[in-house]
Amino acid sequence: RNGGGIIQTWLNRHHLLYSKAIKHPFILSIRDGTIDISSFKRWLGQDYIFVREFIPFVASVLVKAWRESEDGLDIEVILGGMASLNDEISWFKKEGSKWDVLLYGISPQKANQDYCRFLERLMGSEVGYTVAITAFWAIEAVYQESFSLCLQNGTRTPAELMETCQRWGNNEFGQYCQSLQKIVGRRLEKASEDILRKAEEAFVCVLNHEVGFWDMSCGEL
Ligand code: HMH
Repeated sequence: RNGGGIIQTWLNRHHLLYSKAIKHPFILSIRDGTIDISSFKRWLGQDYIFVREFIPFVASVLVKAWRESEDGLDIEVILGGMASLNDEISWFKKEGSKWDVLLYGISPQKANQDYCRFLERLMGSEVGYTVAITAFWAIEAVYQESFSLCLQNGTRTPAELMETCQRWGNNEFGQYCQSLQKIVGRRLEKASEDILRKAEEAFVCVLNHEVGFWDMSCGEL
């Protein structure tokens, strides 16, 4: 069985939902410069809360890799992800003060809460490494693909939002997502039908949560 082929099958099968997550009106409005800054600020504050929750999730994936993977390189890729999250937290604080967004007083909105609850379920020890790393890859890949759209030639991304788009849209982050995708492909090659089904389900859940998160950022509760 070919793991990369399975991912391609998923991408084809869920193409519409995938496009909705990648080319959401929120991203398209950054790309064409029509973004409402209050939406951007809402996104910034909510994403900070999300990333705080994402850290223990990534740590749980690391522990699963250590338990279940024979490949030591997996650990290094995930550790690289944790290192960039460390950087990300500092960036959010800096960006928060730049936009006058108080990162401490805010509470998570419904879509964010739902997404964080999904992450918490994935942290459980009954969820195996293959399913967890699949979700992890999908979460990173959606941001990478979305924000890289805003960096293409001919787009009108506002200068003051370039740093945000660079953060997730840059090539290095793209390489890291490719490394995650390779790990997922290798795991899927060896997975049982049951695990394959659960991994695909996790992939679809991530896409739905990402769409919900963008909707929330646009102000559609
Ligand atoms: C909602 N999805 C969301 N926030 C993020 N920061 C990422 C993905 C990527 O890390």
